[in-house]
Amino acid sequence: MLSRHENGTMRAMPQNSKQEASGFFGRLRRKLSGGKGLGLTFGLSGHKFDAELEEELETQLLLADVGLEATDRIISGLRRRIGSRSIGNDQDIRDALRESLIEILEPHAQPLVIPSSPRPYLILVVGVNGSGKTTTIGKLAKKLTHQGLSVMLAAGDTFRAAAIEQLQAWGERNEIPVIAQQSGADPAAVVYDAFEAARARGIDVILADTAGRLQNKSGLMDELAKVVRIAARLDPEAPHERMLVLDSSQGQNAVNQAVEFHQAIGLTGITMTKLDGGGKGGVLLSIAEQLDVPFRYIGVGEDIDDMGVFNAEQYAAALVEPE
Ligand SMILES: Nc1nc2c(ncn2[C@@H]2O[C@H](COP(=O)(O)OP(=O)(O)OP(=O)(O)O)[C@@H](O)[C@H]2O)c(=O)[nH]1
Ligand SMILES: [Mg+2]
Repeated sequence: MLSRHENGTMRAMPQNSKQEASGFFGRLRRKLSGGKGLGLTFGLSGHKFDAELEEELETQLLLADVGLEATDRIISGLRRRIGSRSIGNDQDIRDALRESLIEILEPHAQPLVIPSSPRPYLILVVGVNGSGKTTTIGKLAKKLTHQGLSVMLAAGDTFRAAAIEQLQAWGERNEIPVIAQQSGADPAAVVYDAFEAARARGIDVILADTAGRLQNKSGLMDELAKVVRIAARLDPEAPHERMLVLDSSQGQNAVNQAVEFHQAIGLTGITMTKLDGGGKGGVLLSIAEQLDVPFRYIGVGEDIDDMGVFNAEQYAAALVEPE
């Protein structure tokens, strides 16, 4: 698919990261659940923030995958901000809501920063089947090479037919090496090989793909733990980043995935994909309330540039004040 830069508008290409962020923000706003964000409807002018209104908002938040804990916290945040005064107009409540969301999301807005050592820096990418792991690796490889880092891919998905070719295609697009073994090989061995190869070649970052696995299949989760154990033989801190890729359209199931993967390998980052799809994006609030794991990137499409750094203010604004 062709890059969809700016739909024929006359805007110049972003010149710096700030402009780039605002460009991505525009796309996030347009795409997040089809431009509807959390899908909240208001029409509250002149109302008091009373029990009836609380209940209505609660229902809407729950339907948007926000989850019980985060919903409670948002409602009490609103109570604190609006109190007993009448709501002047919809904007009043949107502002208060946005602030309540930022309060929950902000502590998780910790971008992935590759430190100058150790080398190689190993990023292990995990998640359930089809969540967007391999695509995220392709997108991330571009971002990292543009930061001047040398990147290598490791084809740790030795299970699904065509997974190796898919990763090799991303390697070609990014003009970076891919370390692979035959289908059916031990993923821990692939990652070990890649680590040694990267070390020998002075490569900065390895992005290791893994096969999709359901979080309740203990044998497959043990396999991941083994990849981590083997990598730690080469560097006790490796894998330095353990990134879970979640598909936002999976709703509350994504929360359970985050909890289980965290338990299995100790996550250091979460990337949420397919925010342009069916999900309402509220699930990150639910995860934020339950896990102390940074949010790294958000994906809004299949294209190589359809991913941006997670930013709490932008995300909250896109949820509450969509197009
Ligand atoms: N709309 C949309 N599609 C996405 C996004 N990220 C990935 N996809 C698509 O989702 C599908 C699955 O993506 P993959 O990257 O292959 O997912 P995976 O987790 O590697 O899948 P397995 O290896 O089979 O477990 C592909 O068709 C991707 O193009 C996104 O942010 N938005
Ligand atoms: Mg894959």
